Amino acid sequence: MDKHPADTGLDLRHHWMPFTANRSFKEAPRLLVGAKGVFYRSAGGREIIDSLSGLWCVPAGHGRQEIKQAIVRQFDELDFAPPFQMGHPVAFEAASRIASLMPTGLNRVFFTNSGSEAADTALKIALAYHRARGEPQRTLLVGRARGYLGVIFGGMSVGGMPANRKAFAANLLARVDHLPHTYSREHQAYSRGQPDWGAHLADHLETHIIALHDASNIAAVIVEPVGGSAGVLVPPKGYLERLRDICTRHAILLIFDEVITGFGRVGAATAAERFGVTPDAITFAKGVNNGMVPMGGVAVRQEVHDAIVNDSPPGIELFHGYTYSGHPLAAAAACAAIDLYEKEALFVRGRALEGHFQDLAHALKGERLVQDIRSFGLAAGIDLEPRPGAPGARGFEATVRAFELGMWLRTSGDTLVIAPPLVAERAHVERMFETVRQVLKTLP
Ligand code: PXG
Repeated sequence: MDKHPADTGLDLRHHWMPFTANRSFKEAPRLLVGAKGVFYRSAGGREIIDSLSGLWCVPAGHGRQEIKQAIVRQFDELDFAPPFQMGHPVAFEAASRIASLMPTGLNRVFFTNSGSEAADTALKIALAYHRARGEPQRTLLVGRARGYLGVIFGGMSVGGMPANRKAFAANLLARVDHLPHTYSREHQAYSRGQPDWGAHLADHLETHIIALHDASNIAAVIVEPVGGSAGVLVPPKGYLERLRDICTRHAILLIFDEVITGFGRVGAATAAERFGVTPDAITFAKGVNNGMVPMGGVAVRQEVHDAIVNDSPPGIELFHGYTYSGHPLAAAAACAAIDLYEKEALFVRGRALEGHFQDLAHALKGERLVQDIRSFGLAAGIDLEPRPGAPGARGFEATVRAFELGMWLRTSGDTLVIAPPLVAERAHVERMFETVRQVLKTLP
């Protein structure tokens, strides 16, 4: 194992780590100190294969010199510029490049610094849109159980991750309702790609939520097209189409949270493109600039933008934004990352790897502790049987064991999640699943 950082003089006390069991981490830290391609290097000098593209955000792999050079050039030219009532070229350039990858019509881009801010921004845009159209009573926001839309009050409230909401329940947004999630082990176990069962779950929007609240009070529905954090929840065939249809008929905005699915994870620039379903807005972050500088945003249908911007009285049209919206370094990194995605045809490359990747994932069926396997694009979720009385414990131990065996393995509860960089070779993904196999053999 790696040396304890205390032996290297590193003081671990002051950094309060996010979504981390701080005490156990600090007793036995897992430190990464370097990265190149699809590998990290641990503090002990070991090679650690990156089976989650960092945190779903490094599709082009680590240490890409083209992106570094763009960031350095931008730093030398213009390191920071105020984004309010002032502009700088690279933010406009990045917005155009991103718009060119979005479904036709989603061509107005608002920048944030994270996926959480993107979700909250999209929700605020939905409210502003209906107000601008003369329907200010449309304020209900509809999310979905098990949805992860970030951790700010809006996305947390509309999201459906019980653990993330529990401690803050008293102050969640009030005007919120939730669709049921789309996962049923009974009907979908070991589905490869989209399950056949479950399209009817979209009808809940009409039969329950609209029936209860009336469509005239509903602003937006926001869902991840493929649930990421909840453990790769793939939409049933026809489900997204039905959601689109119901929203259209009732003038409800449909927002896809593509923070995970955007920029190649599902073999296209967006899940909207892959599924052939176009929402009214798409949130993005992570892969937009290969995770190199914090950046997120929302791409909206031009008509939504125009209703807010063109129909406002003179002056600021939307009282919203961030000091670092469209930060020059983040925007330069986005342009360079998109150049790479195009030059190396990475979305196509990822798609070409899907078959082999999913074969390897589903070959784990029958291994000890495995209860279900789901896959879509270059993402797979493997459910382990929870240890009685200790849900999540086995998942966490799998992360620890995988690190010992030279792999960064993310788990969500007792679900193992694999989402390799799009630049991974067949041999890399084979090594990832072989490590999972080893982990499964030795997990208590
Ligand atoms: N929406 C979705 C769909 C996400 O997956 C966010 C919003 C929030 O993004 P920021 O940049 O604010 O973190 C996310 C984040 C995991 C995992 O293990 C996934 C995320 C974050 C942490 C862990 O799958 N996604």
